[in-house]
Amino acid sequence: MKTSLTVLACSVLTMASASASRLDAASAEASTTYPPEGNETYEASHVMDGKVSTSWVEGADGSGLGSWVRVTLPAETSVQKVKVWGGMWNSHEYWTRANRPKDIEFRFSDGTSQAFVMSDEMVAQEFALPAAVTTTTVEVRVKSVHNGTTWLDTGISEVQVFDATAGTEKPASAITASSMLPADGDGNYETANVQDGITDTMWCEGTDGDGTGETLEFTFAGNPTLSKVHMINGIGSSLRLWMAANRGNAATLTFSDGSTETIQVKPTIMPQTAEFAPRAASSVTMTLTGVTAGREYNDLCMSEVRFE
Ligand SMILES: [Ca+2]
Ligand SMILES: [Ca+2]
Repeated sequence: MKTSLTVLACSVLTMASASASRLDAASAEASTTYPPEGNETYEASHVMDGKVSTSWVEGADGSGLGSWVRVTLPAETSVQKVKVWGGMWNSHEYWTRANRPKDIEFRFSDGTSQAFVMSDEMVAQEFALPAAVTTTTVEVRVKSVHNGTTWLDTGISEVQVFDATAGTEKPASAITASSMLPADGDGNYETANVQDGITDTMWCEGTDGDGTGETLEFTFAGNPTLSKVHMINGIGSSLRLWMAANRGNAATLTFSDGSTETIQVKPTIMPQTAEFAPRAASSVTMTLTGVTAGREYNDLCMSEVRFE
């Protein structure tokens, strides 16, 4: 993260409006796994740990064509969409140096499979299945790769599986921010990062100040009833980075009907939930009214903000 800041007027990201709920995987396994190096490990469970900075890497000869990683769901489910973070997302440098999957195949427990192509970009890629598949497992098989500059090994950092139900959480159709830190070698700080279910991606404000008074505005399709906000305060990547950047310690929620709620934002890296009196709203603006200074970066970040 750079400390030189450019203020952007606002950032807008419109997300898919089709209802879909993210499913938590129960377990993961892989055809092969690259052996540990020092403290770094590359096991299959890294595709379901909610962090892009950890990855599964195959341990087969060459580029590992035919290698696979498979997540098992808690129960048989009608799967509608799969989201894949291809390559090693530890940093942009690592992502460039290791292979990224290109042609992939999803295989399901009912014996069917579907082929997709991943573009060679360091972005999470969503693959909507033409028809939902009832399955207990989703396997991602690597059929070809985008070559890394240094390593022949192929990695996948995260796999998310979605069914077609609305779920209890109410994803925003758009999220705008009063300011945003520009992308750098560590990644981007866009508003979509607060609703991706990933602990170590975050929105960071881009003002010269400490972020007090900065806002995130969530717009919803329809007028859902909201009663909770699930948050990961600050940079959720690691305790070291959490301590390094600014965190929130209080916030005001302003709803589309003009009502407001003051919520506590706890000083923890762990997921937290604030509850408020239920109300229907087409939008909510979160204003960070209190900020705790980080040791290194004068940027306020939030890793997750999801309404229910
Ligand atoms: Ca991961
Ligand atoms: Ca995130």
